[in-house]
Amino acid sequence: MKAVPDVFGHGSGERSQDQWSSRYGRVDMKQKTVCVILPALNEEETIGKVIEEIPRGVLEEKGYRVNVLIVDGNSTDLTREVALDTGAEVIIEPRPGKGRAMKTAFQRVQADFVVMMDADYTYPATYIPDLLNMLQQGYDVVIGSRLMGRRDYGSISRLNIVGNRLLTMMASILYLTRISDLCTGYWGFKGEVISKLHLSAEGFNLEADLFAQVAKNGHSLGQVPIYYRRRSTPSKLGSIKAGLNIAKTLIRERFC
Ligand SMILES: Nc1nc2c(ncn2[C@@H]2O[C@H](COP(=O)(O)OP(=O)(O)O)[C@@H](O)[C@H]2O)c(=O)[nH]1
Ligand SMILES: [Mg+2]
Repeated sequence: MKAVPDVFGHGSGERSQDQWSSRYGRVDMKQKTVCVILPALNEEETIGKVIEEIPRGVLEEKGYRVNVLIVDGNSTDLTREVALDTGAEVIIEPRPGKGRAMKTAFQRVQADFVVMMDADYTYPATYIPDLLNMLQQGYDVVIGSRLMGRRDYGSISRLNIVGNRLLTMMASILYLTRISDLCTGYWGFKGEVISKLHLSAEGFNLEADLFAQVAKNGHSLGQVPIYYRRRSTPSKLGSIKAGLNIAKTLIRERFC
């Protein structure tokens, strides 16, 4: 495989400031930017479909400029190549863990709105306009909730549904903030919220850490019911260990 630099592609999150002249004088019309971040580790089979599904046409019609940023965990398959072929920007975070990957992505992203979702084609990208609508309505952060919505049969194991419900309940009680699906990987943020998230999570405790930061900062949290598809490739998540780590993160962030 050819040597790969740290940053690829184009489409930085730079803001656009289109200027329009009118008979009333010169008016600044700022297009809103949305950056869709996909953490990816060996997702060559699905990452292309995820990027293709992003409803660019709908978003552009609504006045958004869309960037796609892949944060690749040094995949050994063709994830990066497939992503680059779509015109997405790709960065590499070789240290393991979704949390680390997202922290790296958050450090470089500059956009009015940021959406995070998996690269495994389980979360339909078609909900991005709904998430953005809620952010435009005033919510600081919005989740795509699988438990408020519907799921493919077997897309979440019984053990994971029970574990997620318990962790979700624990999170809502500890932080006195309602959430219906703590472990969802589908999140939307107002751009200015990103720099206020002081994340320490390195792995699959990322979402618990995100929720803890959001609740502690007093950010408002909206929820959109979504459809969740079955993963066609193996998950990188080990249920029991990840569940304990999530519970530990909730307690540590609340009391320490
Ligand atoms: N960059 C990077 N991405 C990761 C890593 N581990 C998982 N991911 C990605 O994070 C997303 C969530 O992981 P996934 O295995 O789907 O977990 P699940 O949705 O909880 O079953 C997927 O897009 C993965 O490819 C990692 O170590 N580095
Ligand atoms: Mg997934």
